[in-house]
Amino acid sequence: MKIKLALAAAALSLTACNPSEPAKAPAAETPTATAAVSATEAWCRPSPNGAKAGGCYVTLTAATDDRLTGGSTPRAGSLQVHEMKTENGMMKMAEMTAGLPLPAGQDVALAPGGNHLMLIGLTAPLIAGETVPLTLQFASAPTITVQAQVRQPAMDGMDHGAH
Ligand SMILES: [Cu+2]
Repeated sequence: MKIKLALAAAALSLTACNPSEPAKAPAAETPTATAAVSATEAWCRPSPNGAKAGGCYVTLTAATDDRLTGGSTPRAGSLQVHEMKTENGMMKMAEMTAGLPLPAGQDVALAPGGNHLMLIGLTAPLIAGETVPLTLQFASAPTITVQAQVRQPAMDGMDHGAH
C-alpha cells in the first residue's frame, strides 16, 4: 500500500517537472569539435591587367563529410566557389550555391578547367610571386585561412625555362 502511494507521488512529481525540462541534453550531446579541413597546394593564377576577377585553386581534405560553401579575402570584394559547366557546347562557370561536397577523407582538388575559387572585385592585380590569404568557409568545419601563391599554371603551354 505504502509503496503504491510513493510510486504515484513520484509519477506525479515527474509529470509536474516535465513542462520546463531544464538541463536536458545541453552541449554534451553534440559531436566534439569538428576536425578542421586540411588544405594543400593553394595557388592563384596571375590576373591580367585590368581584370576584375581572378581564379584560385586548392586541394581540400575533410575529416568528415563537409562542404566548401564560400570564403573571403582581403584582396577582393567577394570569394565564390565556382564550377565549370558545358551549356550548348560552351564552357561556362557558375557559382556552386549549395557548396562543393567534400566527402570524408577524400582529396578534392580545385584545378584549372574545373572547380575553382573565384575572387570577384579584385582590389589589385594578382602578381606572380606574391602570396594571397584566402579564408575558406565550410558547412561544418571551422573556417581556415590558407596562403595562396600566385604563379602560372604548371601545365600552361610549353616549358620555356629549358634554355
Ligand atoms: Cu569562376
